[in-house]
Formats: sequence, C-alpha cells, structure tokens
Amino acid sequence: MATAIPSLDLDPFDPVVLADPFASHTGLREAGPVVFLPRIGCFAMARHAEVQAALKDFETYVSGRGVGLADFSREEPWRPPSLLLEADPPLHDRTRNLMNRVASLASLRKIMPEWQAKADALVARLVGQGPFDAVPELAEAFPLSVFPDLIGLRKAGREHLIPYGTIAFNAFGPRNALLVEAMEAAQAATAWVAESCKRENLRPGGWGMQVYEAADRGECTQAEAERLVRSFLTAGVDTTVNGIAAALHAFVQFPDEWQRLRADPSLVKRAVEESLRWGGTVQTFFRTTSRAAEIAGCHIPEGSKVLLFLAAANRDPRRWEDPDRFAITRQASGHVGFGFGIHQCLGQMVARMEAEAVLGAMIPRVAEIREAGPVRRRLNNTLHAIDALPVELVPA
Ligand code: 4IA
Repeated sequence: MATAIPSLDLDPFDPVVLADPFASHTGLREAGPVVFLPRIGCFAMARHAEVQAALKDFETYVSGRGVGLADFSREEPWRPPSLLLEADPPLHDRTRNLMNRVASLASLRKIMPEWQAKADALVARLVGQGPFDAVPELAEAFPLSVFPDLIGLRKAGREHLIPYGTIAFNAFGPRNALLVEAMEAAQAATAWVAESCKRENLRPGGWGMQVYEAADRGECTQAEAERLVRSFLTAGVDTTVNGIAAALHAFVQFPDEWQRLRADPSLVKRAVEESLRWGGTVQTFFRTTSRAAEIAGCHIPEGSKVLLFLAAANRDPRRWEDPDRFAITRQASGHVGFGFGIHQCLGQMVARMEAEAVLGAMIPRVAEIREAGPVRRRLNNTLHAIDALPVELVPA
C-alpha cells in the first residue's frame, strides 16, 4: 500500500516565499515526508532523512536532467550543462576526480597564511570605523580578494563574477521576473565569464590552468577543461559571499554566541559548520527521477522533478534540537548545506577556509558586532542572499 502524497498550495519561487523561506519550511516538513507542489508541478522533500536519502541515491534521483526546474530532456538549458553539477556517472566521476585533484586540501593549506593576513588587514580597517555595510565591504570584499587569484583569473572584469552568479542561481528556478532581470543585466557578465575560462586568459599556477594541464595529460578534452573552469567561476563566488554574510548575520542575531566564540577561539570550525547549517545559503536543489521511486512508503513516478529543501532539512526538528537557534557549540556536521553524496560540494574546503579566515580575523579585534540598520534581502530563486547588512564592529 502506497502512502498518499499530500499536495501543498505553495509556490517556493513566489517573491513572498523567497523573502522569508524559513517561514514555509515547517508546513513543508509537517505535511509529510514527500509532498506534491501543484503550483510548480513537482514533488518536494524537506525532512533531513528523506533529503539525505534522495541525495545519496544518485541513480534514482539523477542530476543529468538538470538540478533546476527545467528538465533538460525536454527543455534547452540556458547554457551548456555543467560537467559536474548537471552530470551523472560515469561522466561525473571522471570530471569530479580530476577536479578533486586540482582543488586539493594541500594547495589550500599552503595559501591559508596569505588568506589570513588579507582577512586580518581587511578587518583591521573596518573595526572602529563606525557603521558600514558588511555585504560589499566584508562578505564580498574578502572572497573577491582571494578566490579569483586562486583560480588565476585575469584582473580586468572581475566585477562580472557576482552578476554571473546571480543569473546562474536564478536559472535553477522558473523563468520568472528574477531570472529575466538577471539575464538582461548580465549579458556582459556571461560573455566575460566565457572568455575568462579560456586557457590564454588563465594565469600559470592557478586552479584554472591546472584543469588544462589535466587535459594535456589526457584526463579530459580541452573543451571539457574550459567548461570545468566555468564551474569554479559559477559555484565559487556568490555562495561564499552569502555564506560569510549569513555567518555575520547569525552573530548579529545571537550576540551571546559571538562572546562564546571570543572566549574560546578553538570553536571557530564549529561556528563555521553551524552557520552552514543555520544559514541556508543554498536553499534548494532539484533532482529528476530516472525510474519510479519509493521513499518513506510514497511512490514517485519516473521522470518527476523533485525539489529538495536543503535549508529546511538543516532545521528539521527530527534531526536537530532547537533547530532555529544558532548555537556554535552544537554538533552541526551532518548538515546538507553542501549537499550529500557524490555531488557534495567540491569547493567546501575553500568555503570553510574563507569563513574561518574572516572569523579568525574578527575574534581578537571585535568585541561586539552591532546591528546598524535593517538587513535587506536580495531575492534569488536558489540562494538566501543578503543585499545589505549594516553593522558596526566595536573594537576589542
Ligand atoms: C557548476 C550548487 C552550486 C554551488 C553550483 C553551481 C554551479 C556549478 C556547480 C555547483 O557550474 O558546475
């Protein structure tokens, strides 16, 4: 006997929902382990156990038909599909193994002191200068000061990186006003990114060039290398910018947690992990069923789009105690903020290291992170993005 799948009258891409996505998560989780969303014609899961199980079962819940609303077997994607994110094994495993070797922990460890010095200098300038907007001046400024150099991008035109991310993350949703606006605003960004992925525009020694060197060894074609470099540019900027902004926003809302971290700086890694759980920067991703699926007694037909609410899973009370509370001492590992399974974030160590560098710079210098005005959201079909975060860093 199959369990009936309840329908929920919710459009997850409605601007009202996007402005405060967590408000709709309780209803999604409590409706059942699987729900149907007739407004977008998709199934959805928002509980930790089912989201994790679906991510683990990459043969049933495939990525090759796109991880957005559009089914690539029926609709033309807005750009050639990612060879990682929008690919299934065996292609995915070949490209992923190659990229894992480039994005190695060893190469990151080597540059961490340099990143820490940059974060220290940036934070030292911001402390005690009165109110400022932490989004451009810290959350954007720091990743932009380290990540493009890590890849080996040319200097001119880097301002296109964030607008390009805005298109890409909106493109996982429906062709609504958000996507149309982002596309119109970012034709130049798309062209700049395409050019920047070419071998002749990459600096020797960077991760971008290392992908081409893997191609020289026969691990992929030159054309594949170009598209793999694009993955770094798409996935590596908006995510870390908004992840750092979310961490700062968490400490603004939970000032006791900032004091706890200052009292014991060895909690910094835990704090980063908890902000990944709590923050919900990547809210959702789709999979497509390659065959009839059964999960928690529910039947999902073949060829269905299934929306996985990562951010809702990360606050599922079945999995986390007092889930809406940002608590840096909790054991947050097991969150699905970086996904789970074979597609789990390739750049997760970059993201963690960037966040650690920023918090590490702030711990000895900042006595208090004071709210200096209202937070403004930037609506996006996938990201829980912050547009403005006015704060004042009170010197220690
Ligand atoms: C790619 C999930 C998100 C961070 C992401 C976006 C784009 C790509 C990968 C991951 O272009 O490969």
